[in-house]
Formats: sequence, C-alpha cells, structure tokens
Amino acid sequence: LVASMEEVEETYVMVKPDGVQRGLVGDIISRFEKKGFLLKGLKLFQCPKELAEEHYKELKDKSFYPKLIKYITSGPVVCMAWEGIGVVASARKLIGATNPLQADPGTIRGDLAVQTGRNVVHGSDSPDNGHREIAGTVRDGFDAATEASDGFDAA
Ligand code: 3AN
Repeated sequence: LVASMEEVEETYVMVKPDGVQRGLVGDIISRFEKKGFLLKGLKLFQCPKELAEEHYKELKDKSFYPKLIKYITSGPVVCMAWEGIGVVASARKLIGATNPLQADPGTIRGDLAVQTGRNVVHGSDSPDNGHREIAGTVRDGFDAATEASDGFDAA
C-alpha cells in the first residue's frame, strides 16, 4: 500500500477560465514546480462544449450543471500534465477542497478563491482519469506531430 503511494504517476491539472482571466497561471504552475513535480506538457485550450459535457457527465443531473458547462467553456483554460511520485493525490492536496471556503489556507483554492463555481483549478481524481484527460487535451495531436517529424528526418 505504501509502495503504491510511491509510484511515479502522471496527473492532469487545468487552470479554469477564471484563473486564466485573473492572471493566476504563473502562481499555480509555481506551486507545482516548487513542490518538486515535473511539467510534462502544457497547452492553452478553448474547451469545446462537447468535451466539457463529456468531462462533467457524472454531474449531469445536478442543478448547477448548465452553469458549470457555461463557466468552463467561457474562455481559454491552461491544461497541464504533471509527473511525480504520488502526484495524483498530492495535486488534489495542493488544490484543496472543492468549496474554496472550506479549503485550507496554503492550498490553491484556500488562498485564491471564494466560490465553488469559480474555484480556479481542476485536478484529476485518479491516474486513469488523468490519462484520459491528458489524452483529450495536452497530448491531442502529439502522435501525429511525432510522425510528421519522423517523416521529415527520412526525407
Ligand atoms: P473537484 O473539482 O474538487 O474534483 P467535483 O469533481 O465534485 O470537485 O466537481 C467538479 C466541479 O463541479 C467543481 N470543480 C466545481 O467547479 C463544480 N461544482 C461542484 N459542486 C458544485 C456546487 N455545489 N455548485 C457549483 N459548482 C459545483
């Protein structure tokens, strides 16, 4: 059990539109860097409505769901892949509780946010979700780019 906590993992962290608009991207990246995690990919991304609906499909029946989709597609987000030992759970700790008023001071949400509907950042809740979210955003088109550069070398 302790061994599984010590595995090198990858997780997906996303600065939401409010975080980008408020100029908090640098602060958020800095917290993960200082902790000692490794930035493996980053992309400024306008989330299409369909992807937002897929991403939040478990929340479809909640009253706040339409507002959530509108919020997350309201402007660009910054998608990141972070690597490190135990990074999935640790990123969630650095981010803090969903409701920023309940998030501990020292966490991103605890320091930088007030409202649940404007909680600045998202972090994957499992390695599997992390891989899925990274594949749909940060690494989208990555394989095609690699193949294109291989072709260039061969020419
Ligand atoms: P977390 O982002 O902490 O994993 P989830 O997965 O329970 O939290 O919720 C996903 C997102 O849905 C949250 N980040 C937040 O933006 C939104 N959300 C959750 N609960 C509420 C709520 N009661 N009111 C408005 N938005 C909510």
